Amino acid sequence: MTDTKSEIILHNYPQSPVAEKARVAIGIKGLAWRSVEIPRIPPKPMLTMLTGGYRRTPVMQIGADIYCDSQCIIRELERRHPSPTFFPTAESGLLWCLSRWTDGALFDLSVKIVLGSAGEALPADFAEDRGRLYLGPDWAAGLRAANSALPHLASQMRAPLHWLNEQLCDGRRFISGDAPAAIDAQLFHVIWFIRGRWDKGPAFLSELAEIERWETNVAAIGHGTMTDMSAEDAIASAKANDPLPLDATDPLDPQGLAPGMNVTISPDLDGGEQPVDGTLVGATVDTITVERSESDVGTVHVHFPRAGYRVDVA
Ligand SMILES: N[C@@H](CCC(=O)N[C@@H](CS)C(=O)NCC(=O)O)C(=O)O
Repeated sequence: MTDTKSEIILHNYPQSPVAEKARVAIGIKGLAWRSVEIPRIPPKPMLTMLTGGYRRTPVMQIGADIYCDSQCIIRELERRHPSPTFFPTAESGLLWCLSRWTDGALFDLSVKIVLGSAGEALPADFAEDRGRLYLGPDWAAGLRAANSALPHLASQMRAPLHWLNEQLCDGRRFISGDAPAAIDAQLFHVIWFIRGRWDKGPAFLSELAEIERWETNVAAIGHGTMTDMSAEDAIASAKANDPLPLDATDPLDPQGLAPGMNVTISPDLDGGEQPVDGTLVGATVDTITVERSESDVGTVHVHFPRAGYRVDVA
């Protein structure tokens, strides 16, 4: 059997903007990777077998290590493949903070614009799934509210995009200078989404000449070298490999998290998602890792970001 222990596997589907963020990030590093195409709507049994229930897109797998959420994926890519760096300036802290906005408020706004503008054209099962995920239990009212507030939502998107357009006015190729950074992928996915999936997106973006120039530069980075993989082969890779050993404890952890505790992890918002449970094997300021064992996948370590996720001790 070929050595699969360091092969990068991305569980994703082509239309997913957050997966596009991860694909561009892999492109910045110039890496080879395997793509497992997952369903757009649950059930996703082959994915949740690996993650323990997490259903969002994308998920990165390397052997028996499963990285949930693009924040975790970017951090791990930087750790394993430090060159070229995702942080080419001396501002990594600021850029991580900025990414909380691109991935949080800005992405949420783009989702409201895209779902709200699609209105009745959204297939019922997709509207129900994404409505509940992004707009909460009263998602049908949320979709109607987004639809009637489109001009307002567009104005909320327009102001910060003008600031970013201004940032690019000195001719720099990327957000933080001439070398691409993680923040380029983290912003690009939102622009890619509104350009591709909002009928008024291209017209809306057309006044932002510097952003359009930057988009061309980011698109030219590409996605690294991708080859397809089946979900069965990804599961076989998890089973054939051991998770990386971890030594990640933090005596100052505000929740007192320590190895051996049984915990559940869920996104810190009401998306109606299934929490993931497992035995804690690592908790740092920015990552939490649980160990899980199942007959089909063997023992895996499932990693989540701390920022944006809730950890409950069982
Ligand atoms: N915070 C997550 C957000 C992921 C997310 O919301 N992804 C969307 C796809 S773009 C999703 O999961 N949609 C539902 C699905 O694919 O089942 C991350 O950064 O990875």
